[in-house]
Amino acid sequence: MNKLSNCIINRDTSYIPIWFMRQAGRYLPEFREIRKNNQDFIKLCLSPKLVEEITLQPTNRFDLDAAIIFSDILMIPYGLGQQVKFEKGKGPILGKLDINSALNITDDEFIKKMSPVYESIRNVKRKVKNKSVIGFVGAPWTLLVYMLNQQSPKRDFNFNTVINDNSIVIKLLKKIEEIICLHIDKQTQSGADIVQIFDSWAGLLPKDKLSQFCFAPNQKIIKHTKNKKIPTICFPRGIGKSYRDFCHSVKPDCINIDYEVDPNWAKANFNNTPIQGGLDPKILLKDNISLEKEVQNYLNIFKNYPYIFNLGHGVLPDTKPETIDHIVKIVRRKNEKRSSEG
Ligand code: 1CP
Repeated sequence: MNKLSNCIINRDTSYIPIWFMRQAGRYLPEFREIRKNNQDFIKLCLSPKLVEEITLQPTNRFDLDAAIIFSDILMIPYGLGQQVKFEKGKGPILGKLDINSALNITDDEFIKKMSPVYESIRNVKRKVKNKSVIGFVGAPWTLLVYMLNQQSPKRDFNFNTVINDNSIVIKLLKKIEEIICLHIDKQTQSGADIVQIFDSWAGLLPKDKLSQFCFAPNQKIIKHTKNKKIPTICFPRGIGKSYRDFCHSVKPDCINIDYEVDPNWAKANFNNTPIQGGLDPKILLKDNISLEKEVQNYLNIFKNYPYIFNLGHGVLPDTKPETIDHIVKIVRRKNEKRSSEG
């Protein structure tokens, strides 16, 4: 069994696996080189040879325990027929959503459009030995936000203007949930060992809407993955103290904490749910002494707890690749020290 699955399924605490969200991305010069010659981001995500190459860039450089497939959560809106473009400096821009045609997309149509993604996973799986292959999806709420808001909600987002017609929203959410389960199944059938669900914009929800739009949809997906015995990591970013209720009601196999969550509080309140992540990606831009102190802090807190080392959000583009290497070595050294102590 791979190291991540052993930590998640068996709650093993003898070894801390490590990988990074956005481990493939703009902080790597070899990624920027490919990106320079491939301006169309969706097309890039649908090119099996390039996806394989980009996915393996970080695992070739660093001693990581997992390869996360290079793709994007917005492949689902694309697969449902919405136009998706990525503009420099602006992030994703989506076309107007044709709700009826999205609701009528069949499973076969979706699978056909996504087949290069599944082909990439099969290729990556053949190449990585002794590492987990991680597939992923956006959570229903986060995908709904992009599909209706048509751009990143980072600048301005108003719940009531975006979510105004309840009957449509409910139908659309149901369709998104079904397609997410399908996309998870196809990724795992192609070789993904573990799945992560990114609810990146859960923190935008008013507290009284969390249960309907974040907990319930994540719970449906977790029920599905539990049935199929697919180890699944949830990441409801930005929900603060509601992380505790999330763990108790959704019961994910593993939970990724963001950097606003106090790791000691998490350890004491999540019912022994395996925890991943937490370290603020901005710490990676600081001097080595501060960095080492913060990394050790997470390692000490989670000493006897099932923990996967990762960040509280993705690697920032200004991060030096050597910093990733440095962190991997600190975590590896800790693991070696522990095994020699028995
Ligand atoms: O060159 C570039 O500008 C591309 C930047 C980039 C990259 C490297 C985007 C555009 N997507 C990706 C890959 C990606 N996206 C991965 C690859 C695997 C890895 O981690 O190495 C993953 C897991 C994602 C997931 C993703 N896409 C999320 C969830 C995680 C998060 O960041 O919260 C989200 C919200 C997206 C949407 C998206 N795609 C790209 C950007 C810049 C964004 C965020 C835009 C925004 O702020 O709204």
